Amino acid sequence: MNDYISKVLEQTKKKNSHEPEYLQAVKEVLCSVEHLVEKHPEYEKLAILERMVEPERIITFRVPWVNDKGEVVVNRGFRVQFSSLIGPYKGGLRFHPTVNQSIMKFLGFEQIFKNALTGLPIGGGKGGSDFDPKGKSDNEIMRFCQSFMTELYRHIGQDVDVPAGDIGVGGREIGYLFGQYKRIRNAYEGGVLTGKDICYGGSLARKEATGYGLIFYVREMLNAHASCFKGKTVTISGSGNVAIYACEKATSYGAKVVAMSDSNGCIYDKNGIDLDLIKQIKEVQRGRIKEYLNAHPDAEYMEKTSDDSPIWTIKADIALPCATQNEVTLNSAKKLVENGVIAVGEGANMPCTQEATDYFLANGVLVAPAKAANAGGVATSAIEMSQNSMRYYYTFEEVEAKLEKIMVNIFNACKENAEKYDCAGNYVAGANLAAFEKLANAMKAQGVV
Ligand code: NDP
Ligand code: 2IT
Repeated sequence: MNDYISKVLEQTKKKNSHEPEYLQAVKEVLCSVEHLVEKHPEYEKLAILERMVEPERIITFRVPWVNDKGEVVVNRGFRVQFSSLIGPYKGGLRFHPTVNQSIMKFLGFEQIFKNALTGLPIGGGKGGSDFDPKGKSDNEIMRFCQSFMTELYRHIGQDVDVPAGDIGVGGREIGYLFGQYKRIRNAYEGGVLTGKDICYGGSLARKEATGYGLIFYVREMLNAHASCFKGKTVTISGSGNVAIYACEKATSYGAKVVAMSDSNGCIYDKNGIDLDLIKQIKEVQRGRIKEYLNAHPDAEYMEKTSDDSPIWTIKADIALPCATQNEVTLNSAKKLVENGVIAVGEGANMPCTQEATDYFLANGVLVAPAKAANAGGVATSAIEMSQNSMRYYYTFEEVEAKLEKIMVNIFNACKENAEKYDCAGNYVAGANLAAFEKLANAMKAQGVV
């Protein structure tokens, strides 16, 4: 490996030794930009890599709130303002008990590259809390969101940092967060959060954007290899925002989605998933995927009992991990390859372990990398920001057309960069190369800051 890259990787490991997810994300990027770094000896003099892996700022804060029993609960809040190189910090908020600094930093780091790929003026950030929304009442969710925003508000703003949703944060939470922000600021700054409901400044098609965008990207990738969705069997992990709309769009292209999951297990319906029922269980009732069997007793339920999720043992042409990081292990990758998978599209952030990605690539499986393939969500957030600035709304069709164009452009950038650096067909490297070069140029232009 290039000496400069090895040196920076070593330093990063030393400084962040307790942050495995963060180190995993950094290693993947740095290892894939070697040819680019070699072409640019000035990167070392300007400490481009060192600056790229050090967040501009990390904020952690106490989030005290009162539950329905009248007990005081304390959670930890985070906002990682990673990079403002090409726009205000932009990225989601995750509410999940596993949230910690390593996960926030890996997500913030990936967000910088993802946002650069969209071609829109947005920097990279991420935030959230170890708060667990499961089993909480609406009132508890509201009180938590209000407390979270009572601290976060001083660090964000429509030209400073613009949070949105992620795991555990959807339309309901964004509404409560926005209400509290507006109350504290005494101003209607619509562009301070994205993923808002349509009735108070949200964008049509933002809810659908990540899942639809993933399918547009995978469609382009399949097309470049003389294939398509029509007639293919698809498995999709998760049953949240990204998974549901990926299922909807893939089905509209003639694919048959036969399995979906949640953190407890997966359902397999050989007749094709009944998506209206999934929406009812997940979006309306906030229930468990197992309840699918009440209406479809012929479907099968498989409980998750280890790190190897049962959904990846189901035979499929295309696998779309849309739940969480490292959900596709090397064991799962081997099983998918054994069962003849041709493409893997990452809807979640970093869903494949490094070993799983390497195994797919070594076995000729097409991989649509998260940074590129799930960028449709944040791209549509940027379209929401621009509508807020213009005090104007686009129609659903207008937003979807813009999203589709962005995803096609991102795929083309990944393809061209992979070819330029002698790794044609490796879109993981292509995405990292395309984004890195743009960011390094911006860093050079702005001086040592
Ligand atoms: P949701 O909260 O809507 O859904 C998350 C889904 O993943 C649920 O089915 C959940 O199951 C499952 N899940 C979450 N954590 C775990 C876990 N530790 N193990 C197994 N399953 C888990 O989130 P989103 O759909 O918004 O996000 C899914 C992924 O997509 C995340 O990686 C997110 O970072 C990424 N992403 C989201 C974007 C967006 O716009 N929302 C944009 C780009 C990427 P359960 O209900 O049991 O917890
Ligand atoms: O991971 C992601 O890109 C998101 N959760 C969406 C971020 C956003 O600002 O819309």
